[in-house]
Amino acid sequence: MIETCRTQPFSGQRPGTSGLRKPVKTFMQPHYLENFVQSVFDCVEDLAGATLVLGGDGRYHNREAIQTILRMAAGNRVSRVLLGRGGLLSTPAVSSIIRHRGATGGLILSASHNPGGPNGDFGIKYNSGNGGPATETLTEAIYTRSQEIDRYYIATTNHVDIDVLGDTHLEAMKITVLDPVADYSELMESLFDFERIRELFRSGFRMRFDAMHAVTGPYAHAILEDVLGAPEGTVIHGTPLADFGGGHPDPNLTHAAELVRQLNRPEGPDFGAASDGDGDRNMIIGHGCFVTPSDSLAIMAANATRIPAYREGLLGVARSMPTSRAVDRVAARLNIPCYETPTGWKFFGNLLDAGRITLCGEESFGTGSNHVREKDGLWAVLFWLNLLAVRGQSVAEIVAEHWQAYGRDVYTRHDYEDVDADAASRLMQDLRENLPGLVGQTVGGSHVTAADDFAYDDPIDGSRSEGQGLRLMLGDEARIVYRLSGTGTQGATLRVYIERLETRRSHLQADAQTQLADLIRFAGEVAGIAERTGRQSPDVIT
Ligand code: VG1
Ligand code: CO
Repeated sequence: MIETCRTQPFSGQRPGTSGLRKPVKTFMQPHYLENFVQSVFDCVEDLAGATLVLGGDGRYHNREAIQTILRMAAGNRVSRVLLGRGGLLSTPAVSSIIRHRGATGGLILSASHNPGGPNGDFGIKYNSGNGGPATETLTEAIYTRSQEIDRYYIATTNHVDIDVLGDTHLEAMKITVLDPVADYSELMESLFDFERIRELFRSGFRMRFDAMHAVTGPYAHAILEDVLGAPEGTVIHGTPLADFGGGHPDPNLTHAAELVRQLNRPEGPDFGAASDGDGDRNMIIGHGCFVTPSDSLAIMAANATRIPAYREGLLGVARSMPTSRAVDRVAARLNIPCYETPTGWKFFGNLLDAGRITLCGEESFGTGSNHVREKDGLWAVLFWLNLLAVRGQSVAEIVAEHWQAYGRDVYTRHDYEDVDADAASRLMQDLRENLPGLVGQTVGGSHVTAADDFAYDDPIDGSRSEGQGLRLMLGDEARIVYRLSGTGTQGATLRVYIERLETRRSHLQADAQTQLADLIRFAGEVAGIAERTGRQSPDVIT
């Protein structure tokens, strides 16, 4: 039976950089999840009779939320749901299933890199028929709907078994429980030279992949160990847990500390990688060498034709605005376009769909290509494995050669987390007003040549996105960017991104914090970070 439930709007259901993210306790309030899901359903065209993909990263409340959404999908006359077994699907796997099975869209339950568990965060995002995150136009429509909603539709049926592969029914709706890994693994095999990677592992090459007790565990065990023959033990923290084992499923030097320690030991593995809660981020490290995500994107672009899927070359590349300009230098040399978009994967979708770009990435440990419409953690790891196998060099050698050829965009991001929200917005507002006065000021021999509030005009659909970050440009060689996070759930998070091009050979390997010290100081002073936030140093440096 299908029931119409009366409800009232909750304030604050506006999706951020990547979906709606809130403390799990917020999501567990009666009607909270239902309101948002119904708002999505009310905004999706042709929902009745549609096929939807559904899965999540396995965090606390995932299984309960799946049951609710299944009953609501039936209540809204969806004809079929493709569900990951156990309610698990990585974000890139959802994207690939939507595309390959011609679904109308999909719902992903994840707060990505945010901690989970009863005191952690939960999240939900809608992806459209191209497999990519809903555009800003759609997320705004969903938000508007959530502020006027007064009813939702839900089937009264009991529990559905989500752990057994195959078909079941809920009212008139068919539910197909899929192996979460199978389609994705096949897609990866079609892009990379798996035989070459198998040979690499046979030759004694040693790798560690840290799945951080999040969704990539089953994918990594299957692809790296079972299919590619990496020895058992290559994947660590490979079992998804509702609280990620108490950790923070964010693949960076701070949160993947154990992996970093292993790689830095003299007898440590040759290659290390990690992924986040929902499997779309990646960290790449060599033996004693960390590859910044911005450099990783540039190196991938420069080496793309060595990988089977990109043998014909790249149509173009794109990076989010705060991502370093390393990839721009590669694009210039390849003579292909390079687009600069606001933070968040949703801005790459139109460029990918229109065939303007093949590769894209963000400084926040995200890289991807036109194979799906999300960033893709394991894809990036396989790209690097394929590259290491073909070049027969270490990660450190590949990075060093890249810097020699293009220069190094020395880069750092400083995050000030859980800052008082009013103080953070005043900081941004005052800095915005002061931008014109900063032009002409000097730091370490360079002048501020321009300062602006970044806005993006989408070249495909003509939409405009304003207020996407404050930029201080110091010519072509240095830059400082400030923005407030759109994924946090407590207070505000201020992100400051700092970079400078280094071309002197003797300085290429120097420590980034030291190299950028003068810019870091200047960035703090002009924004008054210490006085306004009360913080003497950032919480996380990447
Ligand atoms: C952060 C990153 C951004 C990324 C987003 C979603 O957003 O900076 O580059 O696209 O997270 O990633 P923000 O607004 O907090 O800076 V994921 O892996 O958390 O879905
Ligand atoms: Co993520």
